[in-house]
Amino acid sequence: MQDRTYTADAEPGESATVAGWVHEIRDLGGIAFIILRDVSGKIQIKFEKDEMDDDLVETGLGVSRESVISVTGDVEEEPRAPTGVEVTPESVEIISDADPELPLDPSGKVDAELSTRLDNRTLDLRKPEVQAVFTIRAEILRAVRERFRDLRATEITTPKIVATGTEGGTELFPITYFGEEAFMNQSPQLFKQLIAGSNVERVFEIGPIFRAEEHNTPRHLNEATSIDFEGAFCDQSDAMDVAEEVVVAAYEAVAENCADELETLGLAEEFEAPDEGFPRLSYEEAIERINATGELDEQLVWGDDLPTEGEKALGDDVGGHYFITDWPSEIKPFYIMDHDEDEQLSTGFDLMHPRMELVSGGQREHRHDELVAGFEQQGLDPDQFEYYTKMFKYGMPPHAGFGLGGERLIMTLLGLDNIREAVLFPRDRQRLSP
Ligand code: ATP
Ligand code: AMO
Repeated sequence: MQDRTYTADAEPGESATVAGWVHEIRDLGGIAFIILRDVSGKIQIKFEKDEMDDDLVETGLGVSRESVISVTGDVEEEPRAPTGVEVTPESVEIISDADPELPLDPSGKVDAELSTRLDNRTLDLRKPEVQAVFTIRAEILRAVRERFRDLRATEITTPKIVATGTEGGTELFPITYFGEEAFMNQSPQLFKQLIAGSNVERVFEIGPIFRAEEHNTPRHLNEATSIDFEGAFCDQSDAMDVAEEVVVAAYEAVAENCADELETLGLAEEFEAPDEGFPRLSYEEAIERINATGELDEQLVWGDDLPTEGEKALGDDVGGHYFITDWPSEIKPFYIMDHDEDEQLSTGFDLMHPRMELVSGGQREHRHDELVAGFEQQGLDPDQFEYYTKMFKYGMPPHAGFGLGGERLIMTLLGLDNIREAVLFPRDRQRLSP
């Protein structure tokens, strides 16, 4: 690693080498300044033209914005400098010259369209408010991992190239696997169940899921990060408890450890972790409440999936996170268990943020014969899933779990307008590179 001092650590009274990007050049005539930026902050470099070697002044001030330079010199206190310290250079090295024509302005003085930003992520990330989102994203994932560990869940990774889909046939990306048809995995669903059914019992995975979503919306990605949990000897209510704990843990960690980033994003005042004890409404209550808001042109009837406007109306009505439980079996996948007393009713649940769905989950069908019958009811060929169903013949405990959309969690937590802002290199219908 290059021997250098972070700008934030440069102590007055010492000589230091600082290195980073040229944030700003201010030439006032006899005196000129470079504001040098690195990951830790910024520092002023002072060029007093009459008192310094001409070559040094020429090299330093000839540089273009966003070039990478290294400066060695004495660090002094200077109240007029932005951070109260400045460096008087003895040497300046241009490490990497930047083309003066920048595709976007990292100082943020000129706004850029999201697509320009995404095409130039390296420059975009030089803006503190963009970097703050990804620092917070990392903190959320750290906190989620830690909470799962506290729950004695083991982190797993499962294949992303698979033979069968689980979440609906139209959303699969087909690929060719040595001449055979294969798919990009939509969810670690079946794998996490197979591992929960070994005596590992509790597992979690944070990994990519692939969905050939038809629509280009502000809350769908074609490659998203799913935060999955599966626990043996758990029912749907236990899985809801875990989902809630994980979401609250993410908020609490951000509140506790990301004060500077929240400040940068202008959220420091209003940011608050939600209280535990999210309300749990049954699907039936949910449609009644949506109908009562009068926001929909047509009344919902039992069996309908909830339209986006319905979710919004209910979100406004409830005003915070909430669960919708006991969905009609028909609109939940084959692996979700039905209630004993009523086969029309499933143990499936969703966790909602007022703006959108965050989580789906439920108790799983762990009885072999019922599971196989469920495939047939949903028009699926159980033979294709034999690798999965056969393990249900060798001692499969009751189990439950959920999938939490990582980017949706980040997006709702930070109030981002577009889910693409929560991913470094998003994949959508128009975007396959970078
Ligand atoms: P000129 O007269 O040609 O502008 P000069 O060398 O006389 O050059 P100064 O009058 O010392 O320059 O300063 C120019 C401007 O820069 C002033 O507004 C001053 O407040 C500001 N300035 C001077 N030194 C510093 C410093 N170390 N940090 C921040 N601002 C400074
Ligand atoms: P589901 O399909 O509801 O459930 O997905 C779980 C959660 O993942 C997020 N999500 C997405 N986020 C962004 N873009 C997408 N295209 C996208 N698709 C899904 C959502 C959603 O709530 N196997 C079940 C989970 C389970 O039962 O354990 C599943 O995949 O936040």
